Amino acid sequence: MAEALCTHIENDRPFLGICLGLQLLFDSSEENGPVNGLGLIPGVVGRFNSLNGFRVPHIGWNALQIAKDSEILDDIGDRHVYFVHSYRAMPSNDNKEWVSSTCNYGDDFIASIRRGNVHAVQFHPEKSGDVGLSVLRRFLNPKSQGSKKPTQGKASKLAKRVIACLDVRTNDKGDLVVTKGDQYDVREQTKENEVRNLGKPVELAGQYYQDGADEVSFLNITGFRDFPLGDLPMLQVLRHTSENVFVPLTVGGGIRDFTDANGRYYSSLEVASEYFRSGADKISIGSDAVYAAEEYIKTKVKTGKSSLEQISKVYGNQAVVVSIDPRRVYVQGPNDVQFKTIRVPKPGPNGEEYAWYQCTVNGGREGRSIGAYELAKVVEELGAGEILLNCIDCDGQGKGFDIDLIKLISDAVSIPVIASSGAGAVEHFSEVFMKTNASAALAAGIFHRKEVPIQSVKAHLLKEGIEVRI
Ligand code: 1PR
Repeated sequence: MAEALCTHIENDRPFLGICLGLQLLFDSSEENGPVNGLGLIPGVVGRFNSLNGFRVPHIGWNALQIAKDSEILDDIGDRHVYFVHSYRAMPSNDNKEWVSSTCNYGDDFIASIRRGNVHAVQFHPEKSGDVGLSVLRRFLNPKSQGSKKPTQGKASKLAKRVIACLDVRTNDKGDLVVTKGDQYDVREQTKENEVRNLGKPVELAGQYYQDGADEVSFLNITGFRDFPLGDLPMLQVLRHTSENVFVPLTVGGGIRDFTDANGRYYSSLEVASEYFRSGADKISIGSDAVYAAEEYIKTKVKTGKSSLEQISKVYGNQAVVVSIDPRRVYVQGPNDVQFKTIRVPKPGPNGEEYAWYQCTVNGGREGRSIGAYELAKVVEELGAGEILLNCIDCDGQGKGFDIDLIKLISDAVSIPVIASSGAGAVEHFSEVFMKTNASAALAAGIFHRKEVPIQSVKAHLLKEGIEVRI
């Protein structure tokens, strides 16, 4: 399409490029390259530099500095928009006539360009909530939009994210429900022992979007058991949710290679592709990432065949989250295990002063011989773009995040870490952002049970001086 696109753009026909749609207008890109771009805008698209302490990929809600009137950005003002990328184009004298806004993440990079009817944005308007939808509306109906609206918000840098998580599974009646466990046990403590049912996935996701969630995650918690492509309701959930929810959607559970009863082989890439086509922005891999990391530690060879490597190669590592399900194991001293230990603030049941975090698979059912620290470092190397860090001990307890664990992991890797498990009050969110380098905090139970609304979490974080999207 290169020639057709160039002609279209040179004739000043309406054009809106999004993310790679902006990058391809430049001379070339270093991503999987160098590769040539369309060469309409001078400049090379290069990788963010993670050496100066900024986590790459740049994932989340960030602010724009408007450089010139671009019309489609008129409603944004100082509100956040959603970015997810590892490569960016830089402003220069040669391209300044194109640049309509920049964003700062370590350096100033190009957030949008505009010349006549030709627009392109590095951020994702389709994932930037109502302000993003206004960008699309202004592009589609340039004449019918009113003058600039007063702006609200005080965006200045990458905001900390608040994520709502929906653990989803089929209940005993065969309906797909949102459930929530205590330390991963999702069955009611009753005679019937039924799966706890906290609502319908599409409805709840829509509600959390309206309430201000910065992202919504679906974890198909029995995906390790059932084949996800056989689990069509999950794909339907994604399709219906993405019709009304304009923030990023992550989906996980059961992403692995699979051979069905008829002997048909499905690669994990096919499974992930189906999720992406149904509306997911990121996929999350749990058990299969543990097996891949164990193999890599044993052989020191990157085969390129693991689900993690395959999916991140095709879709980019910003699209691949690794979900870790660790459990705290107490030991007397750091030399008792070959894994990274921490000194615990409160001694263990037998007076132990140290602990390591053992990774598990199959929804916490099986402990493996690898620690969360070791796993996090290896999956970063294998292509993970983000880590969703759960903690079985804290899950559903409402006593706060496991700060020791989150600090350990967020200091060990240079990709973003999502803190998960244990949120019970707004103060737990400010604590995790103040004491660790987590980029986002995720909660489930307190939102499902309507104990703490998402807006209260954000109001509290703002009061504590922590930047969030409002
Ligand atoms: O191994 O690739 O099939 O992925 C399975 C996925 O399902 C993993 O991401 C795993 O974390 C998740 N999962 C499996 N079993 C359970 C379970 O609960 N029985 N859910 C489960 C884990 C963890 C959280 C939870 C937080 C916050 N849920 O993400 O939402 O702990 O809860 P809280 O705020 O109520 O404390 P694979």
